[in-house]
This record gives sequence, C-alpha cells and structure tokens, in this order.
Amino acid sequence: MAIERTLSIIKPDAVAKNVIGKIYSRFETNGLKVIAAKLAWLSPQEAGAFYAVHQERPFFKDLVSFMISGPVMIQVLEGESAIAKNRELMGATDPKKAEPGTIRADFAESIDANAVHGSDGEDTAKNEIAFFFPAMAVYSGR
Ligand code: IDP
Ligand code: MG
Repeated sequence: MAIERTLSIIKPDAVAKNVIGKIYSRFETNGLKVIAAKLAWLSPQEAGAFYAVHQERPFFKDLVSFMISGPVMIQVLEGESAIAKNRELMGATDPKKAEPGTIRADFAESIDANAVHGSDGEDTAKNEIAFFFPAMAVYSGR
C-alpha cells in the first residue's frame, strides 16, 4: 500500500445536477483528499486530447461532445491506494452495472453520461495530472 495521486473529473451531467459537494463528500469520507481542483469548460481540442487513447473507438465523437457540453470539475485526489480506491468509489463504466452505493450507481444515467472520470493506473494518473495541472510535479516533486 502506498500514498498515491489520481486524476478525477466530475463530468458535465453531474455538475449540472449540482452534486459536486455530494461527490466530494464520498472522496472525503473514504480517505481521499482533494489537493488541487479547478472548474473548467473544456474546448473540443482539450477534451479530444485528454481522451486521445479512445480516438479509434466508435463512441469517441459522442464522448468529446458530451465532455464539452458544460463545465466539469477537475481534481487531484491523494490518499492510500488512491487510484484503485477512486475507481472503486466510481463503480463500473455503465451505471446500470455499477455496484449499489457507488458514485455512478447513485448519480449517473447512462454509459455516455456517467458522472465521473478516474485514472485507471499509475501511468495514466501521472499523465492525466500533468495534463490538467502541469505545475504540480514541479512544486511537489511527484
Ligand atoms: P472509464 O471511464 O470507466 O475508465 P473507459 O473505457 O476509459 O471507461 O471509457 C471512457 C469513457 O468513454 C467512459 O467513461 C464513457 O463516458 C465513455 N464510454 C466508454 N464506453 C462507451 C460505450 O460503449 N458507449 C458510449 N460511451 C462509452
Ligand atoms: Mg478510462
């Protein structure tokens, strides 16, 4: 077990539903600390670059359109096994398959509008944090 950092995004559907605070509360009560955050309205270029790994997938265009449909809340979470812990709190990609009590089961409507993003591994966490918070590595040495 180790202290890790991961990138989390509260997607436009959940921001529009006014549940930023409820989702933050899930992080806080489960040992994840918000150590950087910003509310942003992504451009098509930013959303496309962030999801570049999914470029060839059939849902890529819809995913980018959805991610730019309204503001998002972007944060770095820190804590014990933060990457896996956040994925556990999020639940499965398809909210219909997500465990009861997870963020997606409780706040998401569909596989397209599924409330949250979370890094899926150490490398993606590092790259995704650098993508949205380029100064963090410089200041913290991590
Ligand atoms: P994850 O968000 O649970 O890590 P990924 O497979 O990385 O899931 O997919 C990224 C995002 O792309 C998902 O959160 C979801 O919004 C969207 N997505 C994934 N699979 C589908 C699909 O089959 N149809 C529509 N959208 C999808
Ligand atoms: Mg993913």
